Amino acid sequence: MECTSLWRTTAHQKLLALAQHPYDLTAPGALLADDRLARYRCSSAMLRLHYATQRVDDRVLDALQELADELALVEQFRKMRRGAVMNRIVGQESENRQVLHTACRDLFHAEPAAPAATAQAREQLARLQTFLADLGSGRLDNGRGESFTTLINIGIGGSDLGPRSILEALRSDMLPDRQVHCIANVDPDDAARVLGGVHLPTTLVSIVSKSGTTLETLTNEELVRAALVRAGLEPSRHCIAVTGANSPMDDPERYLACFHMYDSIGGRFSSSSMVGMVMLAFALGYERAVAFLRGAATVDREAEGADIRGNLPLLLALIGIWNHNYLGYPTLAVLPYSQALHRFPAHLQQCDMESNGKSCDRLGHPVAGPTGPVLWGEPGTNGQHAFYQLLHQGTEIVPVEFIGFHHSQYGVDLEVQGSTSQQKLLANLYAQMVALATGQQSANPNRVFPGNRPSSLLLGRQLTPEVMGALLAVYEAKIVFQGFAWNINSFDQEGVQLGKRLASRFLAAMAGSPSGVDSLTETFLTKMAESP
Ligand code: G6Q
Repeated sequence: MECTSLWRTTAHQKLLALAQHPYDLTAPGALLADDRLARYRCSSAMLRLHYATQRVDDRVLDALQELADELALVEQFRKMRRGAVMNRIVGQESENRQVLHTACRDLFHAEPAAPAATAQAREQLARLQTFLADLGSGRLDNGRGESFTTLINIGIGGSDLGPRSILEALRSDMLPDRQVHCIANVDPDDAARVLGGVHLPTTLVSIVSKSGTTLETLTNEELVRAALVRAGLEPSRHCIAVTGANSPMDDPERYLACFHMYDSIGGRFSSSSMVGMVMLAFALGYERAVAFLRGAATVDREAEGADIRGNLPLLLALIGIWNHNYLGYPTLAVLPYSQALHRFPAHLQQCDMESNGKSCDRLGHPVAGPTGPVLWGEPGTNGQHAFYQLLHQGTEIVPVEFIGFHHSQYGVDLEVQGSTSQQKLLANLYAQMVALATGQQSANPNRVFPGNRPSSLLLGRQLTPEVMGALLAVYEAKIVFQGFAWNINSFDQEGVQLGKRLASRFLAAMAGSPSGVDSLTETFLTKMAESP
């Protein structure tokens, strides 16, 4: 299939013209016109996207549909799910791999899209299920007759952010006798803080690294192993590995168990592989972790729909492109009105910016316009008391993707001053959408709110494991669709690799490497070592 970028389509010209006069959300009755609030929403099995507060109308949606069709976005997504080699730059040295994170959860259908990859995922899940059953039954204990109740996850980047944000989101579903902690940063205080709060004899340590070579992770592993030894414990009885098959960490002698992930699963897309599943299944129990996979699998199938008005992740991707490439807004805020999702923007920050922060297209040519936006976010209502001032009245227009749920997770609530906390949360969320869209006129220039600040809302009933899986898959598919539209390779990360290489150079110099240090490294080190 000949892939092209949005800048070379005929729909692009239409969208440029339409962007001269986008829908005016500040006009009287604009949000109620044409049954807009009912018409501009897109439902999937577990989430609904409300986008009446975006600066779109039917003409824009039709042009976005044309864009999706011209670029064969859905066809490319289907091919990705079926094992096409998508992680590559034509004619250049590149990772040259399939992209099959979706295969990890394609377990609920008689005919998976990529049968071999799903069979591998099933095999790993079966091993995990047995491992957890052995932990639960006491067949696998700490050698002193005590069960493991705590897990420390050591990993960084893709081996930390996604799983950690999901774990945080689902803490309300954790098994009552389980605790999970994470160590990511090579800052020794990260490990010290975690180690200070756990009972090591009943602690499992899961070291997660696809490559098995990441310096931060290997260093933290040694720190924790040393702590185990100091406590009189045998590390190989406590440490498990989640790593690429045949990586340097894939060593059954050194670990109580080794679980595998595969080349076709990128780090930032690995939450539904063993990278996320070991931690989540330990914390939530196997069945709830599988429910998380089911939610993601449902969205993966829905994302193959050709009609953008019925394909939630595709529509979210295209609205994002409308805001970024046509209305010219450089950043995107993801603001969950759910405290449980407090780490989700951090995960999306990686997943989106590492995937689509690219300047070279899949043919090795410079891109012709903006690719991935700067993504950031924090939970509401906290953010309202902080940076929302800029969202409402700043000179920079920031499109917002709100996320919310009708019901809280714990159901523990109280009516105070005539409303529950959950009602207050949703009232604030809806108010923000309306305020950003319609703005406010005032004779006092300091009280003028220009409005026309676009937002949309992903709304669910309640944040359960299944819904969390769906939410993750929505964003993963959105990122993939946008990468296809810009015709970039969303699946490599040369920017991360460069940093890793240069850090090794500095470390070698700090360790007094005899092999000679280049002058930039040497001078840099000398200058930085001078006291303030
Ligand atoms: C993710 C990136 C990067 C990676 C980390 C950890 O897509 O490649 O964030 O996940 O550098 O790598 P390892 O899992 O190999 O330790």
